[in-house]
Amino acid sequence: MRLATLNFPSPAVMGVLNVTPDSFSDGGQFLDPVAARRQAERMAADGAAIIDIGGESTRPGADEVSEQEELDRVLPVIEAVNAAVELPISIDTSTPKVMREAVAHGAAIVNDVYALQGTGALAAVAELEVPVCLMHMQGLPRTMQQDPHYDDVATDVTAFLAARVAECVAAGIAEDRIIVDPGFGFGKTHAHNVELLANLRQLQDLGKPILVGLSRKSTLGELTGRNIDSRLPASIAAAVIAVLHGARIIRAHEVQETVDALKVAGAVMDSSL
Ligand code: 9MG
Repeated sequence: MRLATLNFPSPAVMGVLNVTPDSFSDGGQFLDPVAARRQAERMAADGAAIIDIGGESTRPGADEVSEQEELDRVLPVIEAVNAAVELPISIDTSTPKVMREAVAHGAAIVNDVYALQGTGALAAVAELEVPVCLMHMQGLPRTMQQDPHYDDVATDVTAFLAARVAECVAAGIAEDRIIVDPGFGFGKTHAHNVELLANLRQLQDLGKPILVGLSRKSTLGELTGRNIDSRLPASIAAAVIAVLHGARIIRAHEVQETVDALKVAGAVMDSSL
């Protein structure tokens, strides 16, 4: 299903569906298209607005996968999910061939943690005419957590995203198809992540919908002392803070709980306008 508009009337949840054996929290669970389809149906029933499907783990230190392996993982799942749920699917990839094939098989959005910096990625999205999420990352997944540095994290991330938006527009991607994402956990210390969340509003200067992914991330483990399976309350708190600080889309593993929390946050925001 295509995404009609990026102007979500209330904060939206993007449900995470990793089709990988090694993702940091749900690795291996949804490699089978039937299991993936069931999970997508659950997320749709729970109120997700988008389903994000990815075939390559981007956790720190993750191994790269070949283009063919990525295609073999995601295409059957995109087809199965697209046939089963009436929701736009985003494809979490940085590879132009995967972007093209995913869209041909039913994906409606590109979610690129490299913000279309890879060879041919800008041209692929311009040609596909689909919305794109540009995420900030300092370094590369294998080494990004080795001593990341910023002068001012929110200002530096905003400047990076402004430059990527300008590159996208110059390449022919429509302004109203661009989402921006500060990339929590991608080349950032825990202190950077907290400071970035506190100053998220700065990203509103870009005039684009802001997507935030903090669900289950290690900063929440650091703050709470909880392991990955016990970070739901912290993930919800982070999601609500992000929305109150300007995020419109929250990427989350636990959809139902996040949707409920954002209903409360959204109602409070609407009544304070
Ligand atoms: C794929 N992926 C993992 N974490 C993410 C995040 O925070 N944002 C986006 N857009 N994608 C992510």
